[in-house]
Amino acid sequence: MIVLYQWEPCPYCKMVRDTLAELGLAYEVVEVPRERERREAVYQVSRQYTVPVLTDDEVVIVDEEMIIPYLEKKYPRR
Ligand SMILES: N[C@@H](CCC(=O)N[C@@H](CS)C(=O)NCC(=O)O)C(=O)O
Repeated sequence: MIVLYQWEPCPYCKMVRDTLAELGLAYEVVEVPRERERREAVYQVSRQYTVPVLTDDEVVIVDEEMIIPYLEKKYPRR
């Protein structure tokens, strides 16, 4: 299962959402607060506070520059 930890206004999060849509992937969203110190859910999975963070089962990826290439490689367009 793919889970995206994100904050809706974050442009980097939108880049990941757009990639997930292009690839036709189903995913769940965990919406996080704007304030970094209130993002306990993000810290629990990634030991840091920035978004986007994406989990794919046991794989945890931080930063859209890592997430987008990961998705394109693992789930190529058919
Ligand atoms: N590409 C960077 C950018 C992420 C980023 O700056 N995200 C912003 C939201 S758009 C954020 O979480 N800021 C919280 C903070 O730095 O306190 C990364 O993923 O590490």
